[in-house]
Amino acid sequence: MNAAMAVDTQVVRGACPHDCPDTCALLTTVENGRAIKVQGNAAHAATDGVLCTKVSRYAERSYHPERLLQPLRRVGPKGSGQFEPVGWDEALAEIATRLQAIAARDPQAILPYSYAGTMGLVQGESIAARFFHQLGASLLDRTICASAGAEGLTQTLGNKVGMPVRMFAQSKLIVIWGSNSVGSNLHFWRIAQEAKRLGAKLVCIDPRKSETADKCHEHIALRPGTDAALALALMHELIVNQWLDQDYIDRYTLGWDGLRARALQWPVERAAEVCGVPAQQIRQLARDWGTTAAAAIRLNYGMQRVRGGGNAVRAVACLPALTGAWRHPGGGLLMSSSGHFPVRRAALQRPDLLGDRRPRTLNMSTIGDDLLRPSSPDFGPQIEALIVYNSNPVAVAPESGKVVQGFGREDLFTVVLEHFQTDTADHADFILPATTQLEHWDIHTSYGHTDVLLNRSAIAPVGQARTNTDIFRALAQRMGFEDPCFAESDESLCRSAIGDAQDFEELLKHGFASLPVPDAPFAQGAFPTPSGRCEFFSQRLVDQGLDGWPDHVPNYEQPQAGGRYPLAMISPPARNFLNSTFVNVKSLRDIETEPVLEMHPHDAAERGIADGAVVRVFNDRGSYHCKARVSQRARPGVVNGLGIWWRKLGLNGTNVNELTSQKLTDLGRAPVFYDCLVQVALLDGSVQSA
Ligand SMILES: Nc1nc2c(c(=O)[nH]1)N[C@H]1C(S)=C(S)[C@@H](COP(=O)(O)OP(=O)(O)OC[C@H]3O[C@@H](n4cnc5c(=O)[nH]c(N)nc54)[C@H](O)[C@@H]3O)O[C@H]1N2
Ligand SMILES: Nc1nc2c(c(=O)[nH]1)N[C@H]1C(S)=C(S)[C@@H](COP(=O)(O)OP(=O)(O)OC[C@H]3O[C@@H](n4cnc5c(=O)[nH]c(N)nc54)[C@H](O)[C@@H]3O)O[C@H]1N2
Ligand code: SF4
Ligand SMILES: [Mo]
Repeated sequence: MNAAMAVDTQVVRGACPHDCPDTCALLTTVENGRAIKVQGNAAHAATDGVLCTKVSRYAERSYHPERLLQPLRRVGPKGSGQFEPVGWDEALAEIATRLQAIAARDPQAILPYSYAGTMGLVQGESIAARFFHQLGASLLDRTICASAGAEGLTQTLGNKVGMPVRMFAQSKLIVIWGSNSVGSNLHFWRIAQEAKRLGAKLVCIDPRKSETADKCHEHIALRPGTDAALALALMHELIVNQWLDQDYIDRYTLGWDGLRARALQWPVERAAEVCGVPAQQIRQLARDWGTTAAAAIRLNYGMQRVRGGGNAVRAVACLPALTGAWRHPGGGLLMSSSGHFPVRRAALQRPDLLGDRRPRTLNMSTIGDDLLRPSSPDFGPQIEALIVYNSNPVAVAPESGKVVQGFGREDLFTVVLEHFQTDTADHADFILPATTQLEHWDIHTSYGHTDVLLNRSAIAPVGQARTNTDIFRALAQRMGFEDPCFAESDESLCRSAIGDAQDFEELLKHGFASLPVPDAPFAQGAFPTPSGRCEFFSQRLVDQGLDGWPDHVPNYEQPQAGGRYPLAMISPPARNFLNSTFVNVKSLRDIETEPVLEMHPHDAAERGIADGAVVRVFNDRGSYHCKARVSQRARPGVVNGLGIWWRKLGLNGTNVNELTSQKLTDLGRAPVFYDCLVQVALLDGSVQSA
């Protein structure tokens, strides 16, 4: 045999790094050191051998011709995207010098900015967190996605816990609430379809007639931000029709009298008016919920991106306890499973490195305003340096006009660790090339199932890319941080992140390990709340001066008769992108074609807008151009701006976040992306008044 001809083929077990509830197990085929194929691992039950279209293209993304392969230093004006190559040593030395000078005045003028570009515990917040703790930098409140819902769920159930996703296969009623599962939770959707084949009824609650709504038996197209009103009316019906499990309520819940009184204020007609749906639909759902034992809700984050998002999650999370659905296999609720995992966060992130220092905390969702704030006694020092990793804030943060202005400050020192020259990277002083999931080790929990996954590196780093951990190790060294924790290897971090050594051996062997979560974890109460009960009433919220019981909290921005901005806009994900990731992968962008705004035919006709016309979507915060898609997917009065496009790949160098506001939710300090009024007009046309 000719040795030179032999192909060295390996299959490497990994985990999908993306911010997606499914956390799939990957198998990467590597030939002669090059990844040629990324597939789903059939041995992992939750993955079942299937990946979404996006991650099937992961090799294409990793070897993308525009992948960042070496460090870059800015040469043009801020934000112009002009850079020159620079060596790693020079880049790191210059960054360390700049950060040291700022830290000598006040380290809180330095802010890390990161989110879930990778969900890995190691390439996320491990060495990076240690670095910023040692430095004494401002802390970042990571609220951009889920913190309203997480707070609502935690106040009610005690943690981010729920029924195991596998149990939906046994449900007889599945309510998919605020989620386009076909696009963003594919593996749950497969389970729901199995249940459907076995006779389950599927109901979708979503202002948009999504791809998921198409395939459910019933679609309740409520107005954005009215979910709590709907949930309270359902409770009203459960009460008046005596569809309650009083034994479950008495034993395992807290605060029933107060919740009952509140629900009685929400007759079906009142909710129908607020939600903009037929009363009969609410009655039918209440009947289904009240008379089906194995009734389950797949609640998801789409419904908590409005002012009342936290309260809405609280209200919905009460429903399974009222009918005792938790008792039954296939009954209950799942929003996030991440609270089931025993992650050793303190060991990974080492907040003890702060010592006695108590730096301020800045909210990532108001980065636009915060970058524009001068020093003041309230705010503290002006932000002088930003280190961005695993995030693309210029595209994803609300009110991007201000975000861009902030990132455009000539006096701001910005370092971006990235795979690609994103909108954010365009605004950097230094861009540092980071490895992808194929090139590093990591360990993953999930917010949609309860398995731990190990990701082994399949290929050597592409170009001069380095892991996030390695970049922060190198910076720590240059900053003179001597604590031995900065030398810890990625493999060691993986080992210490969760569980004991035994678990890790299993992970090394199989690539995944399941937590022992019972089929019906709350059949006998035992909620991880202080009272051990499902807390309809929360004393902790009262102690914060908030309402102890869930209520309907109306949107900040509600259409007024004769108002300038009569349309509510929501901006849920495009199916073939993952937030702003993959927008630059041409094969996926080709499927999405262009930035679009779905409009109901009546709303379009009123404005003389035909399908495919280029429109201007605007409000007082900004203006965004895209193509109108006239479609029944939009309900009257609500327009759907799909996907977070890269600004520079859009029609006028903006994206949908040009329009969203920096206001925050009732609980959890989260953004209100879907609580946003706009007007739409033909580009260059005038708005016809109705
Ligand atoms: N393909 C794809 N998958 C993704 C993502 C992606 O960008 N693309 N993003 C990932 C991330 S970061 C997250 S957080 C998850 C999100 O996952 P989910 O929380 O499941 O959210 P989406 O699938 O975005 O679905 C949100 C749905 O909520 C609807 N919605 C909007 N406003 C309201 C409302 O007020 N009430 C109700 N009931 N529904 C409302 C929208 O129309 C949309 O169909 O998905 C992850 N998966
Ligand atoms: N209008 C509107 N805005 C939204 C939303 C919405 O529905 N509507 N959704 C919001 C939600 S739910 C979320 S979660 C946020 C998401 O916001 P982000 O967390 O910023 O997510 P992405 O846009 O996917 O950007 C992640 C970036 O991390 C990079 N990355 C990935 N892996 C690594 C790595 O290992 N190292 C480094 N250095 N970089 C890496 C990717 O290349 C990518 O550019 O957006 C929010 N913004
Ligand atoms: S993005 Fe979600 S569905 Fe796609 S491979 Fe990753 S975990 Fe699986
Ligand atoms: Mo998210």
